[in-house]
Amino acid sequence: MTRHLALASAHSNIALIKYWGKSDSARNLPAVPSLSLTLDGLTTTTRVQFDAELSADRVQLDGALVAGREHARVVALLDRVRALRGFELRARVESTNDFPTAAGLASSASGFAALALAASHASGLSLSLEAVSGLARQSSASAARSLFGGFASLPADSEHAHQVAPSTHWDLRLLVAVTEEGRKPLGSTEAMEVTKRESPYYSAWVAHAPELYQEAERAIRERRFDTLGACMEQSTMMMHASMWATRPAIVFFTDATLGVVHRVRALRKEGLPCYFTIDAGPHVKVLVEARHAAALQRELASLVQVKRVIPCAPGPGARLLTDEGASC
Ligand code: 2P0
Repeated sequence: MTRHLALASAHSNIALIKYWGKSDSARNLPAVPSLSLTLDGLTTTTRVQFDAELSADRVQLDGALVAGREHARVVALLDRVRALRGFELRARVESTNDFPTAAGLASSASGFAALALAASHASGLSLSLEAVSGLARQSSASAARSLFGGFASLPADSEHAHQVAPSTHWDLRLLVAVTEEGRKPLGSTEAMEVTKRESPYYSAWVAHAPELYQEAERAIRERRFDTLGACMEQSTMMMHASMWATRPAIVFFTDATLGVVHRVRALRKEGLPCYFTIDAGPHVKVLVEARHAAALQRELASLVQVKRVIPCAPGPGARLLTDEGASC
């Protein structure tokens, strides 16, 4: 008898070239191409068991039952798996993050990547990684990229992500400078919809994003750090500029965010090659080659604006685990 059980883990990813805005909101298709680095830290582990005894899906996150919108997003993914598999079994989902969910760090990327892999496997489906990425993408577009290790791309209008280069391709580090603890005021999904609807700069963002993406992808393949860093900073600032032009402006930056940005630019002038990126929150993620990571960590940790620094290396894609936690 099949146990309809699977355990999977996935890591968070940080977009070096940003996704912001959908070409099709109902299908959750991205309007712009994005390019990310999957990290070795910030991990979600998710266990899914379909069970004939259950009358409803039961979802636990870090030991607490979830309800409302969070529950509905998990059920929507499970419904897609059930439709593909052709059964009606309800599931027990237990998910844990090895980082605080409320800290404003990306948890939907690792969360939906791990859920899509565990749920599809538990159902008995044997899907390609691309198909699992497509399942994750429908829940959260950034999650599509976390199925793949190293550098991953989600092209505009694409159903799924793919790998651009493995984690061993380039010995980079991304240092996450946490500037404050606590949940962010506005979620990404809503913020990008408002930007699309209201910002006069949104069309310029969508028009210029592909060019920047192409330049960054080439820089990754050729390991040209300064070019990648410059593309990454421009993508960040173009994305935020599009938000700043809504009425009222959507501003994720705080004084601390800007303080770290200025310091990163100054460090570069002083001879430490490093570049920043900022997502839909106040933290600053700083890209550096591994040989300069220790020096950068010291600099960031010494800033009054920085509460703590989480150093991350390129990491693997999502994977299935045995019940004991070993890869299988
Ligand atoms: C990214 N972000 O590329 C961009 C940069 C935040 C800033 O993808 O609506 O949770 O679920 O598809 O993936 C965060 O948005 O949005 C995000 P949905 P998602 O990483």
